[in-house]
Amino acid sequence: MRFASIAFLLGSLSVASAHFQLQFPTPRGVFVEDDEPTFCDGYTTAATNRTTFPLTGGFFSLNSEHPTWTVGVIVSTAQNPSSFNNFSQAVPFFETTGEGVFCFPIDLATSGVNGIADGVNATLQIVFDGGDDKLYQCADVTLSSTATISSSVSCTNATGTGSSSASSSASGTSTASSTSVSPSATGANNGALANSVASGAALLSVVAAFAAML
Ligand SMILES: [Cu+2]
Repeated sequence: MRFASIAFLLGSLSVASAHFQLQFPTPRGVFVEDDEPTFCDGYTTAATNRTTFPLTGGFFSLNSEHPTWTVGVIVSTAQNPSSFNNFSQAVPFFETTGEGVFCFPIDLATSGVNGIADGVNATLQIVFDGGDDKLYQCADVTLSSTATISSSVSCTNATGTGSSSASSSASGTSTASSTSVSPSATGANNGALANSVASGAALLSVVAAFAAML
């Protein structure tokens, strides 16, 4: 039993820093990491508070925690789609690279998906593959021919050159910088140990330092 729980913890840790989170349109429910490999991130019922989404000139944005990934969007106009059979491809899969927040255009009016029209309820399902599994998140929307996306919703790319993209991708870059701290800290420890050994007089303290590390 103890082994099983340790294995479970290790499994959780290995995927903790890898997956994606839909930013816009608002996902069906809060991101559930362990359910993301399943239909709609485990949320099988359409949300009641739908996002008004433009028929033309829309976009979706996500935070990627994988360096290389493919992404596409499938769409359903069923009231409460419950299986992948209810969905049709709206944005073909494409590959891109980079971690952080990314934004892509989606023009539903020209997607060719049946039933797309002004006032229709639809569900967008983002399909993402960063190499560990196919991952899914859904957003329930009401399509509008007159609506535009509020300017308060950011559409930036983490690998873009604009300064605005750097600030909006803060969550992605802070994760990257915090992980880069540990290697340098380890290097500093190694340097301290090397100095102690060179002095020759502090062998016991080196042994104690190793014991502390273990
Ligand atoms: Cu992942």
